[in-house]
Amino acid sequence: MSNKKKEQIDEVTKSNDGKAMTTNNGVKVSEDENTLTVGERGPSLLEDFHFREKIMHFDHERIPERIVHARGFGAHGEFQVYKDLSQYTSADFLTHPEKTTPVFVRFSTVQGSKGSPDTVRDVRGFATKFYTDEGIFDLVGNDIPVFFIQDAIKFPDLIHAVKPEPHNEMPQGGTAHDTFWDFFAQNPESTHTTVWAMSDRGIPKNFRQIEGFGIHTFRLVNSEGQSYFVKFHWKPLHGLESLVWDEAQILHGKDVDFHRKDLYESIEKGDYPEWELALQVIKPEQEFDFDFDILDPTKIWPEDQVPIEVVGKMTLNSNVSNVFDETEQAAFHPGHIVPGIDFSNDPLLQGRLFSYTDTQISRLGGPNFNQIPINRPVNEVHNNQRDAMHQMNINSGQVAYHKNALNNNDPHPTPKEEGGYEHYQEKVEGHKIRKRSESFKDYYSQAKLYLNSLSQAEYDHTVDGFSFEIGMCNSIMVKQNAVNQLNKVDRTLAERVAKNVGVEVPEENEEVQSDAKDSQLTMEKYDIPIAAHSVAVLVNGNIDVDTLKSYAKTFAENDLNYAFVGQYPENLSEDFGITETFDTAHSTLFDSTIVLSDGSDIKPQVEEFVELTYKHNKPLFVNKAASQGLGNAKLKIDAPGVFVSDEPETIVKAFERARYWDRK
Ligand code: HDD
Repeated sequence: MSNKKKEQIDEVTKSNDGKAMTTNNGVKVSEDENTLTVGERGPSLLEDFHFREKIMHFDHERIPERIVHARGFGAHGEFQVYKDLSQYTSADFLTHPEKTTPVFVRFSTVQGSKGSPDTVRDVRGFATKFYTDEGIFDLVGNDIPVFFIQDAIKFPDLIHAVKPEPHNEMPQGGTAHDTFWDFFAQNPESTHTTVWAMSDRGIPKNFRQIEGFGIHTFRLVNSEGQSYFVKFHWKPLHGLESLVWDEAQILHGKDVDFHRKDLYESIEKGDYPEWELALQVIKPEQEFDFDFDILDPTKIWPEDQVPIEVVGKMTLNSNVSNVFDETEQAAFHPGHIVPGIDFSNDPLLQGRLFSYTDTQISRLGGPNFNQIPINRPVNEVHNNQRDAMHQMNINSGQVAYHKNALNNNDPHPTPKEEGGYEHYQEKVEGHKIRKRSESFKDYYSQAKLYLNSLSQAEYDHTVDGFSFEIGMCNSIMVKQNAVNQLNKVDRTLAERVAKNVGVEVPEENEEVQSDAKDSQLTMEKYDIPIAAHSVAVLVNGNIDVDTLKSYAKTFAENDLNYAFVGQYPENLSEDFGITETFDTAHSTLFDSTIVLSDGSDIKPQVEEFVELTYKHNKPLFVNKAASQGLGNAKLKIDAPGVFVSDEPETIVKAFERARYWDRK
C-alpha cells in the first residue's frame, strides 16, 4: 500500500551507489586521502577547499540532544481507523476507515543521555506523528498513563531533580539518587506516577510490548461543534511484558541497544509491531461526575467507570534510512493538532504547548524546522511566514502579507465548514490567580488503587523497585521522607521498604483505606503471543543434526525466534538457524532456554546460562540427559516452568507462560 510520507521522503533520499564524490558545490573530487601540501613533507595549504569543507562540516555534525527523552529510536508505519468516528470528531483520519495515514513513531527513555542504556528503569516516551491529509497530529505520550506533576511550571524542577546531579553528573539513566527521591518526598503529586515507575512498568522488555498513553485529557469535536473529553491509549498487539530488574541491569552491559535492536530487527524480519488505538470518552455533561478531576494528569480514568473503545490500528513496517536525518530531527509537539481535535484546560498540557516549539529552535537551529523532511506534512503548506535560518523553500511572488489585493488575498483563510481549524468555543470566566485546584489534591487514592490491582508478584517487584532506588540515596533524611510518603499510600509497602533501606516505619498508619481494584492495571491481563518469544538452544556435547533440525522445525511452526548456541558451525547449515557461541549469546538476551545434552559433562557456560534463566523466572526446557547433568546447578528441576522432555513438540507447552513468577 502506498505511504504518502515515505514517497515524500524518498524524493529527498540520496544514494551514493555508483556516484562520483563531489564537494558540496558539486565539483568532482580527485583525491580524498591527503591534504594539499607544498611538497611531500611540506606545510598544508589553506587553499585546499575540499579539506576545509570536509573538516568544517565534520566540526558541526552534532546538535544538542533533547533536554529530556534524548535516547530514542523511531520507525515509520501507518494507521487505519476501524470505523467512522464522526459521532465524536470531524478529524479526517478518524472518520475514513478506507484511508491509511502515514505515521512516524519515536520511543525513548526520559532521563539518560543519548548514549545511555536502553533497559534502565524509567518512563518510556511513545510519540506518534500522524501525517494526515489535514496536517500533522502529534500524540506525544508515554508508556505510563499518568505524569509526575500537575502543572507545567514544575517541569524544570522535576527534570532538574531527575537528571544526573549537577555537581558530579551522576547517575546516568536512572532515578536512583537523592535529588529524585527528595523531589518525590517534597512533591506528593508525584506519588502515583512514581509507584507506576517503580513497578514492572518501569522496565519494559522492549518497545513492541509497551502500552502508550496520551495522558492528558484532550477534546474531540464533531462537525456540529459538539465536544467530548477524550483520553488516547495504544494497546500493544504483541502483548505487554517487562524485564526482571537484575536482568535489566545485566543488559546495560551485555547490550546497551537491547530495545532499539529488538524494534529494528522485528521490522526487518517483517514481524511488524502493532498497536490498537483506543479511546476513553466523557461527555461534557459528565465532567464533574467522578471522584477525580478529569483535567488532572496524575489521574487515570478507571476503565470500569469510563470504558475503552478500540477504534483503529497502527503498524510499524519500515525502518528509517538514516537515524539522524529522520529520528533525531523529528520534532514532536502536543500542540500539533488537526480539525476535530482540541485541547483541554489541563495545566500540564497547556504549558507543554509552549515548550515543544521553543526547544526545537535551539535543538534544530531556527524556526524552519518544520521544513526538515521528517517534519513536513504530506499536504501543502502556504502562509506568509518568511525567511529565517535554513529556509528550504523558494517563496515566489511580491506579496507576503494578509490581507492583500495584489495577490487576490492569497494565501487565503478557509472557513471551518471547508476544513479551516477553529478552536472549540469554550465559555470561560474567572479571576487571574496562581492556585492549584482543590480538586487536584488527592495524591494517594489512585496510587493505592494501582497497588491493590497488582498481582502478588508485581507487588513484590514494586517493593524491590522502591527498595533499590531509595536504598541508593546517600541521605538518611531523604530515605526516611520517601518512606513517610509511601506510608500515606500503603502500610505494607512502607514497612517492607523501610526494612530494606534501614529507616524507621512511621508510627502512625496513614494509608488509604480502600480495597478498590481495577482489573485493567495489572500487566498480567495480556496474553503473550508465543511468536513474540525467543529461545536459546544450548548444545552440550555432540547432538546430531537431525535432532537439532527437528527442534528447528517446531520453532518454525510456532514462529519462535531461536539461536543454537555452542555448536558452531561445523555440521549446521545456516539455512535452518542462526548459530551463536557462548561468547556472543547470554541468557538475558533470550526469553527462554533449552538445553540439549548428549550426556557428557555439562559445560560451565551452560550451567551459568541455565541458572540465570532460572533466576529470571523464564521457561527452561532440558532434555533428559541434560536434566541428569544439571544436578549441581542452582535450580530445582521440579520447580514451576522447568520442563524435562526429549520431545521437541512439548516446548509449546513450556512457552505458554512468559515468566514463572511462582518459582521462588
Ligand atoms: Fe515532554 C520531549 C512526553 C510533559 C517538555 N516529551 C518529550 C518526548 C516525549 C514527551 C515522548 C520526546 C518526543 C520525541 O521523541 O522527540 N512530556 C511527555 C509527556 C508529558 C510531558 C507524556 C506529560 C504528560 N514535556 C512535558 C512538560 C514539558 C515538556 C510539562 C515542559 C513544560 N518534552 C518537553 C521538551 C521536549 C520533550 C523539553 C524535549 C525534546 C523535545 O521536547 O522535542 O520540550
